[in-house]
Amino acid sequence: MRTKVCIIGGGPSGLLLSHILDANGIDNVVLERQSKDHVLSRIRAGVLEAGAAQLLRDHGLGERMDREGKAKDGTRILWQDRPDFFIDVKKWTGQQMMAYGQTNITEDLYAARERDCGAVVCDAKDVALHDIETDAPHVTYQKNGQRHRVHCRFIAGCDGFHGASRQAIPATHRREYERIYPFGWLGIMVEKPPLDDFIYAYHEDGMAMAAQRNPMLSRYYIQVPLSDTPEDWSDDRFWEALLHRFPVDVAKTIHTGPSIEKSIAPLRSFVSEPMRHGSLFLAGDAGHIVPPTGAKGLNLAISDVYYLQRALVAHFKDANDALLDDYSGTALMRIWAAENISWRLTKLLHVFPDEDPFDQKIRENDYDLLLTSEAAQHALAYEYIGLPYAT
Ligand code: FAS
Ligand code: PHB
Repeated sequence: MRTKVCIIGGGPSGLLLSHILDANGIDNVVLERQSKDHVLSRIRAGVLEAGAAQLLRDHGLGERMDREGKAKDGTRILWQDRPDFFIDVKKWTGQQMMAYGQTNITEDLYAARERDCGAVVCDAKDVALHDIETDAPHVTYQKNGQRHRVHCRFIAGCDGFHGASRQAIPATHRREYERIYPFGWLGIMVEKPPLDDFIYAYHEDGMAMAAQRNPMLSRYYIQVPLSDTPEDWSDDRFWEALLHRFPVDVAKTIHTGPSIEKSIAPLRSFVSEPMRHGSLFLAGDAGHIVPPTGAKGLNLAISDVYYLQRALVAHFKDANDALLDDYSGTALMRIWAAENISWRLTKLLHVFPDEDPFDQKIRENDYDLLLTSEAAQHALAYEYIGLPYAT
């Protein structure tokens, strides 16, 4: 097969890039390791930044989101024995977030690819990248016992943290930055009405979070030790821990019930620089990871795709490579801003096992500043809604 761009990974990054490139008449193929059903079975993000929601609308992908999603004015923070705080993005930025699950977005993307007869190859095994330092790279993969080869001009590595793309860049050409957190998020999905707000709750036993997917689907999380497994947490044990970490007046409004999904996500901050090596460009989790505390992971994947698609369109339509040459630097500016806010919110809202009393006093002072300073409230809202996309 010959194409212009070979996209590795059929998650949000890869599918969105494929959709936009096809809309611009740029041939591409997506190679996805798993089945479509497996990809759609993943439970992940739940909140879109205003910029990400608008980008989906701009590319004809916003109809179901605007019908089924819910615009939110901000996110609440509750704090054991302290007043509540509201990250009021509507007040300070004039924009709203969109509560719309990643699973829905991926469903919408697959539906659009199928409607438009996009080239998406699922169950593509043993994907390998070749000659990425030349202008004529190619990708090989196995499917149904046959070996396939895709000749292309560029490769987009959209294959997530555990993918093959980043590893194809020689270690001598990669700079990696990482923070691994000493806890995970145990998340459950329950078919009950959610709270109206997204809520992060700080408690001495560990952080808790209330989220939502639709009027009859709630998502909740609690901070757990890295050594725990979902099997350690019966539904009863989960609900007891979660309700204890919320103030009584909020806990009594939570609709508990049997979990239909239960999993533990490890928390990590990670960036691999640069996001380009020769004809290979990384986008999304392939290049970076943030802890879910700031709801930035999926949103960063979307902004990477925004920068990469405009660079590829400029190359193929205008023979202009300036945006391609700037892609890594431009994307990394927004990536590090998201890494920063995600790290700070993770430090603020979690109990870190080996901290000393000084750290806890700083944490409490950071929260008290949010309660008392409009400048601090404005700054947090500006970062939480997501920095504007670079022009
Ligand atoms: P993805 O990992 O979604 O997709 C990569 C795709 O590439 C996958 O389908 C994979 O099967 C495929 N692939 C991998 N290796 C391959 C290979 N060698 N060949 C071919 N295909 C290959 N973000 C938030 O904003 N909020 C959250 O609450 C949140 N919760 C999360 C919970 C978990 C458990 C995880 C893992 C992530 C969470 N995230 C969250 C972040 C998440 O939403 C990612 O940012 C988002 O999926 C990024 O999308 P992609 O870059 O497309 O990567
Ligand atoms: C979610 O909806 O699952 C969610 C929302 C915001 C976060 C993390 C997770 O920061």
